[in-house]
Amino acid sequence: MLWRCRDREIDLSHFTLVMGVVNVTPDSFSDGGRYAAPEAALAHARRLRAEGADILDLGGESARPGSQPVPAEEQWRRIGPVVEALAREGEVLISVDTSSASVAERALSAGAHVVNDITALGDPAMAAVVASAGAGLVLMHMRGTPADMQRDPRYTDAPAEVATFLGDKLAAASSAGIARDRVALDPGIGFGKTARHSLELLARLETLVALGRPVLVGVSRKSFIGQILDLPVDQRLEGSLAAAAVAVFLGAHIVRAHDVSATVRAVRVAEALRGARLTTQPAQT
Ligand code: HH2
Repeated sequence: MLWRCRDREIDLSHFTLVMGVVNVTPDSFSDGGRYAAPEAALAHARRLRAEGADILDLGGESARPGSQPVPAEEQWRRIGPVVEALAREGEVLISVDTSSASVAERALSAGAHVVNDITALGDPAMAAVVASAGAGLVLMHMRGTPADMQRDPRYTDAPAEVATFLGDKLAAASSAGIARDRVALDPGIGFGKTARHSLELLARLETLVALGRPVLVGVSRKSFIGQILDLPVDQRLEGSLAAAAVAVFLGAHIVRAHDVSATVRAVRVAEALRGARLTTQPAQT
């Protein structure tokens, strides 16, 4: 399974990428305000890179339930200096967490490799920007917008409906000139989903893996973990690691996480177990 992001070709057949989260925002759900200043964000990004992040996801807009859009200029003011500095330093893959085509375009000109679009090409100008740069693209499922997505979300069969949505978006991206091998797919854990829906999506991840593209999951510190354990956002590390490990065992290729060093360790073990399951033959009787 190859994922092509600009000039990089990443083989995800046996290796899982850990995507470190860098929120250059005053209001993100778990770390809002901690890395809002560019210097703090850059120091955090470097720390996550040293902890083993393969890709850093830089965002200037929170998508927590109830949040409102942040204008493109302001998003770029927040993340621009960080993207530029990291691109100069090289090596690590840079992803930009935005649904704005103009922010994506500026980030790609500055050297970013991936556009992480939680609206799955909601901005009509996005596909052309991604296609002409040959960027990697994450298409995520969301029901509604961050402002209204948690108002009574309903599905008859969440994994099947999310897979249909992502399959359609993959086809739309491909018609707009984005090669399939540049696209990764994400069920959008917690985006227009109850805790039960998020659990169903993770437990039946094979429904998305069957679409034949890398699957990204973002479970880190999310509210379904808080609901299971009855714990606040700063005490969800172990739950996040458990969910990430199971997702990798079930076929996830990219894990988006705030706590990178712990996630890398959990992911390496889950990946080894997945490999052992695929290569172990049942004993002859
Ligand atoms: N989750 C968040 C943001 N972006 N992108 C993808 N592809 N998948 C996710 O699950 C995902 C995402 C929410 O986490 P965070 O960035 O920490 O919070 P906030 O949106 O409040 O900044």
